[in-house]
Amino acid sequence: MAESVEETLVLVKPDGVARNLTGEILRRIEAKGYALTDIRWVQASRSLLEQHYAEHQGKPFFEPLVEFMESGPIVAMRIAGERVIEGFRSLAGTTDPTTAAPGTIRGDLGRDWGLRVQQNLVHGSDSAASAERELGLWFARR
Ligand code: IDP
Ligand code: MG
Repeated sequence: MAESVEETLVLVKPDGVARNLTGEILRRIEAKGYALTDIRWVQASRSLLEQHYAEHQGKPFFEPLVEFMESGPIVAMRIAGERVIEGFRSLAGTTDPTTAAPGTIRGDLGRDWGLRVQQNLVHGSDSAASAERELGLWFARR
């Protein structure tokens, strides 16, 4: 891979899988020009989720977040491309789906459901260090 090509972790969260939006989300990633380099269907363990979201331990939405992420299958994807970490965060839109910009995954496909945690369809790594750490968790050699 060229030196400038990055990889990021994208998760289609349980709400996205349950609503049959996995294909639509991958379609947007591929239409943008990024490449799918690995994919995995996962029923995540609490241990994996606690490691994945370690930065949020102690926040009021942490427990609802882990319970939500445990509530059904997740589709984990390894996505490659120049500046893909930043680019996928832009495609995803901001955290709150009510105000995420139209045109983004969260803005077009998500909404508030009145729950303690925002169900916002996707996760994307937020930095090169996060991407490396998270890809190691979700695509560990098995
Ligand atoms: P991100 O997914 O946009 O990077 P983070 O701040 O890393 O957002 O939060 C992780 C996840 O926790 C969010 O995607 C969302 O599902 C949930 N979350 C974050 N902040 C809140 C909040 O203030 N209320 C409810 N849920 C939240
Ligand atoms: Mg985050």
